[in-house]
Amino acid sequence: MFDSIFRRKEDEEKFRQEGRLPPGQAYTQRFPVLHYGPVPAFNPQTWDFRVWGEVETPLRLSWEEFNRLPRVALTMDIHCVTQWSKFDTIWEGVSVRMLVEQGLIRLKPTARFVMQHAEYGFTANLPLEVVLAENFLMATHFNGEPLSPDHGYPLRGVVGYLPSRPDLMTPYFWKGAKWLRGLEFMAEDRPGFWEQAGYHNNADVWKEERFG
Ligand SMILES: Nc1nc2c(c(=O)[nH]1)N[C@H]1C(S)=C(S)[C@@H](COP(=O)(O)O)O[C@H]1N2
Ligand SMILES: [Mo]
Repeated sequence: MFDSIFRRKEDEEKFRQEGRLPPGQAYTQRFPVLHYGPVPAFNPQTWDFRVWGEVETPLRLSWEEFNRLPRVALTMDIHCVTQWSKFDTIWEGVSVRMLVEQGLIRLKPTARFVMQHAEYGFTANLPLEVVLAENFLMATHFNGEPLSPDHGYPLRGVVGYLPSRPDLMTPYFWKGAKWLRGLEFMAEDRPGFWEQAGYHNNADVWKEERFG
């Protein structure tokens, strides 16, 4: 046990020296579960994924259709506002940027912000450029396995730090909605669930934008 505590400190120091540990964060090997309310059940027959708002054509996909979308894998560091960080987490799923590039989502020029809508009315807002960046994914898999129910099965938003792209804005992990059911493209920004509860709207991990 003392060995593993010592090992954790060593690894933490390594990530700090690589410039990958944001201020006020600590390294964890666990994967804590954090959310408000119960874990929803998943029914592939009734589940749908919708895109609406500032788009040319609203979209509605069944679970089967969603699984035929082009997929990508991404290795990121994730930083929770409750001060834990995990490094080199592997996510697989669908990139919003790719859907836009392939013409599956056609944005109106007025689209500037995105609201993730999840089960039970949970929401998380981000600027359009963050959702279209390489470090945002609608993930179905974590470390090679389908998401566990606690972590958002069957689909969640994830956003993190890509060591190869230090230029990209990196928000805290709450900006990814578990049990994601849709994206609303918006002309004006609106606070999501935690943002209304006092979390910072911008949430940049490097600037420690934790609370508003
Ligand atoms: N649907 C939903 N998604 C959510 C939340 C929530 O309350 N509901 N909480 C957010 C917060 S505050 C955090 S820190 C992360 C935690 O993700 P994890 O449980 O996979 O670690 O989920 C985010 N996504
Ligand atoms: Mo959180």
